[in-house]
Amino acid sequence: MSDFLSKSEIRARFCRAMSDMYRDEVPLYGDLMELVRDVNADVMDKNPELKARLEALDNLDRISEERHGAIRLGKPEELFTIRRLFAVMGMEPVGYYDLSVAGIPVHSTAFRPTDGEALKRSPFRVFTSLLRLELIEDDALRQEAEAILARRDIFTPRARALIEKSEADGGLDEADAATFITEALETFRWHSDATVSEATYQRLHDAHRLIADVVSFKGPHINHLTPRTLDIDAVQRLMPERGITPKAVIEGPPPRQCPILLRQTSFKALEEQIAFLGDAEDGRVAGRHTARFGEIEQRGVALKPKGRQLYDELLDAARGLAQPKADGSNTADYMRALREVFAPMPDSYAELRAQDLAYFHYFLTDKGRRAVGLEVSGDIATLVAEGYVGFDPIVYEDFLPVSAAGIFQSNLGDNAAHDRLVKSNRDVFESALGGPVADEFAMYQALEDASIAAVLAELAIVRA
Ligand code: OOG
Ligand code: NI
Repeated sequence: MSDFLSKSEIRARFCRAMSDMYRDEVPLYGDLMELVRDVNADVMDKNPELKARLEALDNLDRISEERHGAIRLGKPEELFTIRRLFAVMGMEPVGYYDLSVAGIPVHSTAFRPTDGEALKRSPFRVFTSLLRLELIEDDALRQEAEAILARRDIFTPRARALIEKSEADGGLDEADAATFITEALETFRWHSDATVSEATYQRLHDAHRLIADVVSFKGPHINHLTPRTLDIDAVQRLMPERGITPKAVIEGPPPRQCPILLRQTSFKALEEQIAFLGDAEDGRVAGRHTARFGEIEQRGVALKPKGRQLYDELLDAARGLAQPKADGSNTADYMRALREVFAPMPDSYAELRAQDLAYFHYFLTDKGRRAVGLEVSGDIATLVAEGYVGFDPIVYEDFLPVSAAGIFQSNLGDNAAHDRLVKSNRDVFESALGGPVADEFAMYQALEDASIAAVLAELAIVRA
């Protein structure tokens, strides 16, 4: 007899509230959303078959809604509590991303809905990074950063209370959910007043721009939101026409007939007015900070470990031929290298499946359904070959560390390339989080296995 709002409904409403807030804060993001909507509409006009398929799988009204956002946290307790906050909305930590390889002093997870129904209702997820303060070499500066972070509480008292209530009762009713959304939103809001002086900001900034971004403010402002596009190459091409400056290259695999994993691009972070703490009481000193941007994504089939290994190898090889430069001067070379090097990755779902490179959802075909009472047997490969069973790609719902590093870097300034850092430590991350992150491969495998079991069970019933 609970009258709880579903966690997915809370997530959908929260995502909409966050989108409204962000468009208010960053009008250029609203322009990007408009471009994405136009391109998506155009793609569907030109491709009625795709439109029909999307209609069956997704809610077309929401096709251009945000798929993800990102925040950067400063201390372990923040990660612990954000996990509980996201759990109120049905978002669980999935995957561990070590960005140290790209010289970025964070490690990360993605909080996201995990089951198919929830993803369909609202796919919203948040790429969440924890700053690795131990990488600040200067002891005094590190201690100062820790002390600054120790003083802040990024959650409102009402948000904390409602997290506890949801945990105790198993959910929130309509009124509590509405309050929760308003209060939770405060954590993600932009504050143009820095909590530090200009001198401190500068020292943090010199250690790493990201450290200044995390430590100098009252909270972990949402730093971008990301709608889904049906044609990322078109949006990348059209951004300048709308006065939006895109990053130099689209991250991820090259354009393909059968999209795999995830392709992403963003516009460069904006320079914004902020105010530092001044010497005089209440005194403020004008300054500037770049942090916030907009991103778009296009997703394809999730790859199995074998396919992912091939992807990682090919990407490495392409980047060995042409390391994309932030100023865009070798974009054409990089895209050519990417296209050529990726030739060994099969570009049909049938071949990806035959080589066991990707995850698929299996279903009975019309022929399979008509097999009532017939002796139909064999493993799933045979049933597919004989036309009893069909398959659809399982969409990749996670992130890619090299791509994420590219998104970070393009928004930390064009000269932000750093050497690789001391490897991060998953145990440290999970102990701050208060539990393990889910293994994305195991999750996709479970989805595939469940669909195979369902197909075999259906056939068994047919046979019985
Ligand atoms: C996160 C960058 C990574 C993505 O989509 O891969 C990311 C950040 O800049 O905080 O959002
Ligand atoms: Ni992103």
